[in-house]
Parts: sequence; structure tokens; C-alpha cells
Amino acid sequence: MHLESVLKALNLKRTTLLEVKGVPLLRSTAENWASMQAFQARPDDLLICTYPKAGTTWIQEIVEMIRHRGDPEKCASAPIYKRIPYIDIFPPKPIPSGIAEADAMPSPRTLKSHFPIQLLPPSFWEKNCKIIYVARNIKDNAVSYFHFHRMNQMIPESGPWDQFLQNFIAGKVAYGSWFDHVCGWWEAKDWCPILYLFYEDIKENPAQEIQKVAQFLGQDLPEPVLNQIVQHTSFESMQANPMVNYSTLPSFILNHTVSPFMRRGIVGDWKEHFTVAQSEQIDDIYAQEMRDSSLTFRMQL
Ligand code: PPS
Repeated sequence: MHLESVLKALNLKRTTLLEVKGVPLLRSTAENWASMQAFQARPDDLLICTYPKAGTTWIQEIVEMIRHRGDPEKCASAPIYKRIPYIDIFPPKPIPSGIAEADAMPSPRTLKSHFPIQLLPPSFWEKNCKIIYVARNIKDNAVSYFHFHRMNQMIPESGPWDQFLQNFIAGKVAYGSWFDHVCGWWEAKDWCPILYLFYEDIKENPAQEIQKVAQFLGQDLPEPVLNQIVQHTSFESMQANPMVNYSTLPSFILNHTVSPFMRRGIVGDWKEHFTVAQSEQIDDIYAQEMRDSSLTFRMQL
């Protein structure tokens, strides 16, 4: 049976959240926690980890282009979610879990996860895997996550913007507190091989940040290859590319007419959404939560 018919027959519905160690996760992830924690990383795995909507797909395609020496044809072999398994997810059978897809993949693998550091399967630490983390400023991250809740028919309803924002600030969304996430991974970079990047930096100077990724992966990028990667991974190119824009999934999963996956792709879009009061509220909480951290973000370029 065609995948779309299988999915339709499953009559998929928006899921609820279930906590693991105090962090809300998609219910199916929490219910499969033993398998999740038993996941076997390999020493040459590269893990891409982010808080949801921080620029995951963008860095995924950058890594793919680096690995394929700037050859867009090789990156067009399959949608990004097939080339880089999202290990956290457990869709209903017969759709394979992220773990099953990763297990079936030859090395070297690139894998995707949104786990906060304390929930990462221990095998990634045991195998000393390289990790690329991308962080995005809290206001744009919240706005992007809000619209994703509207368009993704598998995750809880967003509710109105203010209600979503209050849930987001309280960490009552899948993967929990943005503060815990970005700070936890920031501290970890001092003791394990993590390249910590910022969405805002990639937007401002993609060539420089792509070079950092290449260096981290032990690759040298000649200028024409670098230019090709910058062009291929620009927002406009990715927005038009079905292999990365998630248009290959049926609309009863991701409904792009509600809000496209590749929505705005800018720094500072939060200004179109936040009231002055909401912005001040988040500034106050931010100052308090981040007071002991050396981590800083740019809310505009
Ligand atoms: S997910 O579902 O967590 O994997 O989503 P993720 O890919 O992390 O985040 C989607 C947001 O990233 C934006 N995006 C980009 N911005 C700039 N340049 C490029 N190339 C790019 N690719 C994806 C995407 O538009 C979403 O952000 P918003 O603010 O909603 O537009």
C-alpha cells in the first residue's frame, strides 16, 4: 500500500504530552522510553540537536551538502527526514520509528534529536559522538514553534498566541523549557565534542558558519563548493526545495496552508507577534533565568 494510504488508514490524531524526568515529550516518545534510552550510537555518528524550530532543517541540509562536497543532486536523493533519521519519534506501526530507521542505516550516519541534554541516550556519550547544536533567540523560537503547532496535525493544538506563549515560557510544550535546553547544551560544550551554533549567526554570515561546520567535520571546503552550499541552503532555495521543505508529507500531517514549514526564515519576526507587554514579560523572565549563564542571544540583526 502507498505510504499516504497507510497513514490515512491509521487515522492519525493530535497527540498529548507525557513527562519523562519532568520534561514533557510527545506521548509515544515517553511510552517508548526504555527503547529510546537503549538506542545504540556509533562512534562515527554525527548528532544534530536543537530545541524545536531553532534551525534544525537548515543545519541538516548544510551538513548534507558538506558531506556531499556541494553536490545538490546527492542531496536530492530523498526528503531530509529520510536522509537524517529523527531518532526521538515512534509513529504508529507499520511506520518505522526513528530508531529503526537509524539502525538500518549504514555508517557514517547523521541523526536528528530535540532532546534536552539530560535525556539524550547515554550511548552518545559512551561513544563520544560529535554533536552540532543550534540555538535560536527565545522570541523567534517561540513564534516559530507556535506556528508549527498550528500546522502540524500530530502535536497538541497551539491555542491562541498568548496562551501558547505562557505554556512555552512555563516549559509546558514538547521538549520542555527553552532555558534549560539552550543552557544545558551550552554547559556541555566544555566537556564534550559539541559545536554550538546560533541561528542568528548563520543568517548573518552563512559562509563563515558553514566553514565552522566543515572544520568541525574535518573537511576543507574550496571557495566554489562553499558558495554552492551557501546558495543551496539559503531560505529561498530551501523554501522551494521539496526535499527539505516538508511538502512531501501529506497535508493531514503537516498542513502548509495553515502555515508553511518554511515560514519566514528571518531574525526579528517576533516583532510582528509580541505585544509590548509580552515582550517585557519575556525580557524579565529571560534576565532572571539567564543571570548565571555566559550564553547570549541576539533578538535582531
Ligand atoms: S523542526 O520541526 O524543529 O525540525 O523545525 P526547524 O527546522 O528547527 O525550524 C524551522 C524554522 O527554521 C527556518 N528555516 C530557515 N531559516 C533561514 N534559512 C533557512 N535556510 C531555513 N530553513 C529553515 C524555518 O523557516 C522555520 O522558522 P520560521 O521562523 O517559522 O520561518
